[in-house]
Amino acid sequence: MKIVDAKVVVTSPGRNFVTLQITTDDGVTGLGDATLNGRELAVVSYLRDHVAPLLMGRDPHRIEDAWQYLYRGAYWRRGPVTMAAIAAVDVALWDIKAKVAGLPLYQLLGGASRDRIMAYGHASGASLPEIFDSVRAMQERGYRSIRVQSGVPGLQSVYGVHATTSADGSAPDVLARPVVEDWDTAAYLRYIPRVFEAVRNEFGPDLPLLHDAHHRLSPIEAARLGKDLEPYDLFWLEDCTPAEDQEALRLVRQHTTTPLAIGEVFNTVFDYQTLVDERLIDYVRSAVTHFGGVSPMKKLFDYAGQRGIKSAIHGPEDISPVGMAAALHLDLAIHNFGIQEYSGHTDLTNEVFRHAYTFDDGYLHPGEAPGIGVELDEELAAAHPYAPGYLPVNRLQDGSVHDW
Ligand code: GCO
Ligand code: MG
Repeated sequence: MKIVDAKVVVTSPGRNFVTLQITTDDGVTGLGDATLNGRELAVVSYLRDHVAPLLMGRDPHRIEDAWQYLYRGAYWRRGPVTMAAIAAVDVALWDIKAKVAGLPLYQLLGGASRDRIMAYGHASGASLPEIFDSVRAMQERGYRSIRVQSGVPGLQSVYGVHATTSADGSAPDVLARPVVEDWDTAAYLRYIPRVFEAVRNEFGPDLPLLHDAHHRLSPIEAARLGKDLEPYDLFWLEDCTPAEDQEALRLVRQHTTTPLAIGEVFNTVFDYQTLVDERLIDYVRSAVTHFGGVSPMKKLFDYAGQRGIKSAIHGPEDISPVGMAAALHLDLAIHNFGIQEYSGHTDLTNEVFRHAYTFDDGYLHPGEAPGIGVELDEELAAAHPYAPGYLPVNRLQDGSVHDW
């Protein structure tokens, strides 16, 4: 079997998605997600100009060899653009292998370790009544675990609260220039524990609650927040400090028993070494799409599992249904599964990427279709061309740029 085509498809059914479609001489196709929110075309060029030509004529079954060839062979390693491109190849090749075997991918990863996959969704609001309504709306959609993001009095816009995404996932976050948001860490630290106190009182002790600090705190600020949130029994505090600094989590860990999750912007296992070896975190959060694919994610989970650390694959709307499907096959197969983020996609996106995976009663399942179980409607994809889109940037009250 040989690879005869590797095509990059960019489509924007509300937001941009980059998909690699590999075809073999037997006419089998495989899909991989290469979407890097706000920097999409850099990955398109990497794939089209530098990777696709190298794939022609290769045996699609040699997945590990293709991965090492693209990773080591480039000399320039790591980084989100490179690793998103390699991920797309890796997932497309797994898709092909599983289709040829006539099995859903999870069967090739060891088979199911569980019957269903616990998902969490996003609730948010500018005020407490809005947050309560949003949590209730998520519960009505079936979610049993909920991330809560809140506006902060005095701030115009805060990550996760209406500016860029809507609670039902329907608002496109496609913007020609980055929106500028504002930030005040002291105001946030004073206010957030009150939000979780109120949400706990309203919804009782059983509902798993999560919160994302989106890399905005210093270690001592994060330590204080973790401590202040302890009475409200969070499932986790996510991305509390800037992700480049693994050592920062040491200080946070010394001060709080609030579980910690990090990793959505990581792209190799090296970003986790201190965190895993010293058990500084409880959940690894990488996306299949940004971490080089299914092959390195499986290795990451096996490594993290040795320290009792669980999985929590990144799954916002900017991971396409292709990336989501790949995540779900891993979730079902690995032993140390923790939780899966699932924002869902718009109806139009789900038409462009028809998928076998399902979300029912708060639980996901990848389905039984051979491969990863996603089909791309190329005609519909072409009807929704690329539109420039950026994530927001963040400025402090004095005008200086802060982590977003
Ligand atoms: C999450 C993430 C996302 C990111 C987004 C950036 O926890 O889901 O923080 O919301 O901000 O993926 O493109
Ligand atoms: Mg996050």
